[in-house]
Amino acid sequence: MLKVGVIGTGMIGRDHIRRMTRVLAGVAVTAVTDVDVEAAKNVADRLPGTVVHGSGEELIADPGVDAVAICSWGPTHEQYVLAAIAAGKQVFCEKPLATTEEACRRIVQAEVAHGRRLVQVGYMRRYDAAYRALKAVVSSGTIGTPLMMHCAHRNPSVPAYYEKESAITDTAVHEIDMVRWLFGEEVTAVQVLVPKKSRNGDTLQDPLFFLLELAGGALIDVEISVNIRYGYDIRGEVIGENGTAALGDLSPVTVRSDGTLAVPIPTDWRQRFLQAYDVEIQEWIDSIAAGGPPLGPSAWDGYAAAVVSDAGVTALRTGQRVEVSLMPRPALYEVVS
Ligand code: NAD
Ligand code: ISE
Repeated sequence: MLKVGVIGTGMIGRDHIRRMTRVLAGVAVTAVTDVDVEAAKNVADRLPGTVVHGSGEELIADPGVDAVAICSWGPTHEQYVLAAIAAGKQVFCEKPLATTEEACRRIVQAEVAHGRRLVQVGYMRRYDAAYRALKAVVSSGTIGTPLMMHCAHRNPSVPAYYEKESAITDTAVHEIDMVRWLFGEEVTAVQVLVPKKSRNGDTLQDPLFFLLELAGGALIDVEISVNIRYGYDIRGEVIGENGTAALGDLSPVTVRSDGTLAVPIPTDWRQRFLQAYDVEIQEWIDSIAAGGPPLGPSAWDGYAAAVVSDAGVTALRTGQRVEVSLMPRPALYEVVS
């Protein structure tokens, strides 16, 4: 039984604790912590035997914790990932790995110095059945060489910690990771186009068009809308030389009634990616039980996404096209995940 300690008992922390305690196999949540002590206590009260720690560092040092899940806000990830690496413990870090290129580079360097892969990053779209089916079609050659992809990333609303640049660093970072994985190529340049502002967006610049250029010449456009009210809607369509392939409509039910054809739309990411998170965390648990390394998105993938995300932030601030360049990939990450 893998004993996991969870740092951050907010929305996704509680959701991962629910799946680790009620859905998945081979795992127990033995410790939790949160800067909001009451939030951590509320969670632990419903989990007999689970310890509440006063800090993430204390939780990581706990001998009753074999592996760590970091579910706190992005800017806090680096300190905990580095502490887990220093303790030699496997660590699942929710996306983003860290919010800047420099922070991710320090994590990569620490893991390389440790000499063994310990870090997995929570880019769960790689585990989603629809994205996996889309990748299989593209890889099969059925639509010919992929030339473009249209994406939409729509949230009905976003949390209080969300800032103007979070549209790139917290939201579009999923598309950054997804296209690297789906096309098997790095992003070489980005641009951000700013359309008329939504009145739902408050202080945010919402929506945005994010454009990514890939090493092989394909172009990706991502519409980012984070206050669109009607639902959580994730779309993607790859345009090939001879055809197209798109994510399907994911609702298991279609209702015909009263002269209307209706398909329910998820209300948030927990619904839309429910199974993907289950598969992601179960595979992480199983890889650790098998002696590691973790097989999912690595610290290198987290670093690469952060470099592109930093470029996106610069593009948003300046209105310019910004080129992306990665440091040489260390040998530890040569097996592409
Ligand atoms: P949230 O605000 O609901 O929860 C974050 C929790 O972390 C809060 O309870 C907060 O008190 C706690 N926290 C903040 N700083 C801390 C610190 N230094 N130490 C310990 N606890 C701390 O936010 P959320 O929506 O759960 O997001 C958390 C992380 O998960 C973010 O990095 C976010 O990008 C990521 N996330 C990923 C997905 C996904 O689809 N993979 C979905 C949602 C959130
Ligand atoms: C959130 O942190 C997530 O990761 C969700 O998957 C994403 O859709 C949302 O925009 C982010 O804020």
